[in-house]
Parts: sequence; C-alpha cells; structure tokens
Amino acid sequence: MPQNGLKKEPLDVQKIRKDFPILSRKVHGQPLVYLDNAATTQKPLPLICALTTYYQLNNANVHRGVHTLSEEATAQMEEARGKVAKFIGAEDPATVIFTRNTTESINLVAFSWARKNLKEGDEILLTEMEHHSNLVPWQLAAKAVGAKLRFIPVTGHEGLLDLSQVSKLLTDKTKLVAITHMSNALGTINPVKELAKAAHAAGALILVDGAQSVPHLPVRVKDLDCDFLAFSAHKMLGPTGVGVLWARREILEAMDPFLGGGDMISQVWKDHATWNELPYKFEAGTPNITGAIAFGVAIDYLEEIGMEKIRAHEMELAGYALTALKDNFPRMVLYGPADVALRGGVVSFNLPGVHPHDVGTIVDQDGVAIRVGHHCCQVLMKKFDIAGTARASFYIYNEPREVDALIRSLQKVERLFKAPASLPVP
Ligand code: 7TS
Repeated sequence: MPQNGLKKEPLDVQKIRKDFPILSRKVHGQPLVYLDNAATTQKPLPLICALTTYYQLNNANVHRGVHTLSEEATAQMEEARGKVAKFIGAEDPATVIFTRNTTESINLVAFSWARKNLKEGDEILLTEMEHHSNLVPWQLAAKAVGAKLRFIPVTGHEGLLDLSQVSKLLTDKTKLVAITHMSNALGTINPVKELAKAAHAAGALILVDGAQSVPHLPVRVKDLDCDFLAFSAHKMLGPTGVGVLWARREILEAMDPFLGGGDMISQVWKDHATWNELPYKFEAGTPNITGAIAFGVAIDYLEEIGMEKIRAHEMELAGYALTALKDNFPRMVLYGPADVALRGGVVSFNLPGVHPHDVGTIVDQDGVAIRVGHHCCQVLMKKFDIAGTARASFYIYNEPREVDALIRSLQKVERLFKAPASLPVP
C-alpha cells in the first residue's frame, strides 16, 4: 500500500506499480503500457486479496441470516457503503445505493424518478458530449412520457460547453439537467457546480454522471450541490459489477422501486407489497457482496494516496502528453481543452488519413493499450464529422516514459501510412 505521505509530494509511482501485478506482463513480447483507464482501471493486490479472502473465509448472503457468517458479510458490506459515502462527502450512508454500474444507476433514475415526475412537454437538458449511458436512458424515458431532450452544444474540437446557450435552454419546462462531470471522449471537466446552481434556480434537478470524475478528482456531493451522482467501481481500482447511485434522501424516499424482489420489500401480500427502508428499497435480490466489500478496499487505497495528489499527477501526465503529441505530430488533431486545468487525464486525437482502429491495432503490437472508436459518444463524433478518435487515458500508475512509448509507436504508425498532408481526418 502507498504510504501516508505529505499530500504535496508527488505520487510514488514506482511503489504504486508494485501493487499492480498486471503491469509486469508483456503483450506481443513488449512490456504492457496500459493507457485505457477511462474504460476500466487495473486492480491492486489489496483488492485482489480482499476478493479471495472473502470467498475463503467470509462468504455468506447478507441481510438474511442470523448466523455469524451472514452477520459478518452484512457488516462488511455496510462498512463499504460507509466508505463510499465518506469518499463522496455524503453524510447519510443510506443514500448510497449499490447498483451494477453507472449505466444502471442512471437507468434507475430514468425509470423510478423520470417516469413518475415528468409529463408531456417537460424537458431534460443534456450536453452533446454525453456517453450513451447518460443519453439513451433519457431518450427512452422522454419517449415514454412525451418529454423532450435539449442539448447544451459543444464549442468545437477544444470540447468546451457553450455556456452562453444555457440561459436559453434552461427554462421552466426543464425538469432535469443530466450532465457528465468529465467527458470520457474529450477529457473536459464541466462546471457542474455552476450548472447545478442554474438548474436549481430554474426549478430543475441535476444528475451528475461521475463515471470519469469520481475516480480522478476530489468530488463532494455537497460541494457540487447535485441531486443525483452516478459512478462505477471498476473505473477506480474496484471490481466490475459494482456501481453507485447517490441521491438526496427526500428524492429517494419519494421514488418508487426500480426492480422488485427479495430484500427491497417490507411486507408482501398476494396483490401488493410495501417497501423496505433506504437503501434496500433500491437493492432487489442478492447484491454483489464481494464486489461492494472489495470496492471499499479500493477506496481505502485511493484515500491513502489522496485524491488531490491523484488529480495533480494526472494533470502533469496530460500536460506532458499534449505537449509531446503536438511537438512530434504537427498535423495531429487533438480534441479537448488545451488548458490542463480544464481537463482530466484523457487525451483524444486523430492522425490525418489514418483510421483510429488502425492506430489502435498497430500500437497494440508494441504493447500499448489505448481505446479507439466513438467511445460511446456518437452524438459528439457526428458533430465533429469523424468516425472516432484514438484515446490515451491515465491513472495513478502511469508514467511519462509510457507516454514516450506511445509517441514512439505512433511514429511507427505515421511511417507506415506516410499520410500526405492533404488526407482528411477520418
Ligand atoms: N459515463 C461515462 C462518462 C463513461 O465514461 C462511462 C464508461 C459510462 C458512463 C458507463 O460506465 P459503465 O461502468 O456503466 O459502463 N466509459 C467507457 C469508456 O470511455 N470506455 O469504455 C467505457
């Protein structure tokens, strides 16, 4: 585990890397350079140990038995819930609902809140940079109730929101603003706090898609003053299959359940049922107990390092990567803000005349893992009139030398394609 150090000191990346066994493996005979952290992060040894220890010594179902193992499992899972609550600055752990992922958390709101509270003619305000997970659930909900979707435009390749449009788009018809805190395709960090203020002034609620922000920045729900926050454990060292929906207690209490079944009920009759208290009202069936407990261990790991330090490390890497890409590839198209203060550790780019899939396949031969394609942001790709981008995304274990490895591999791509200056961006 990383040591408790002064928060101002840089990350001890070499020490951290020792906790991630996968970083020592080779891909196509080359040392792995893992730059696909926006898709999912790698897992540290304490988390891997927590998973095996649980199955070796503690395995039981939760909330059901009076036997010791069940009580232990329940206590461990509730302890993890408390860690999540503290991590996002939520005072009440019962407002932290475990789901499968960000996608399920947003769908939960789209089903249980939107379908009940929206009516024909109401509007949901999104942005053009939303991940499909924060778009398609609203398309379905809007269709079900006759509501409309509106979009805050993205300015251009620099990937900022055109905030001058907000006062026009946010009206008394707007019932919900649903916005990504950090774009997975551009890296842009959106001014969520200001948008929350504007949404509330217009009488709307605000949902924050924190899939890319909660793992990388200090995020406090009170500070953002949001109403809903959704994120996934697997993007912050945790296991797959665990997500979180946080919402204000009064909103959750007024919402109907999302899924019906065991654990979410209080009393059941032949023709109806009453609901369990929060958070269990929204956790039907056996939850991902091991996953939730291991997520608590991942949070311990991040807190031990410190989220401010993590943010500083990623700003440095993003700055290093942007400068290196610009210097080495003058014709490269870079997406997202130039100012690292406005962006996270996500760098999206295109080499003119080279399809991003070719870029991804060739750099993989050098052991460099990046994501290519539309990044589940087809609205944004259509706006830019491109098939997709190549994207490098960083986390706590990445180092400048890995950016150098990406650059060397991209130079190979350029040599292979010998792209003439006239070829268009794919
Ligand atoms: N919202 C954002 C902003 C995301 O980046 C993602 C996943 C999701 C929602 C959905 O998360 P899930 O855990 O429910 O799948 N983004 C990516 C990505 O950029 N590459 O792979 C998954």
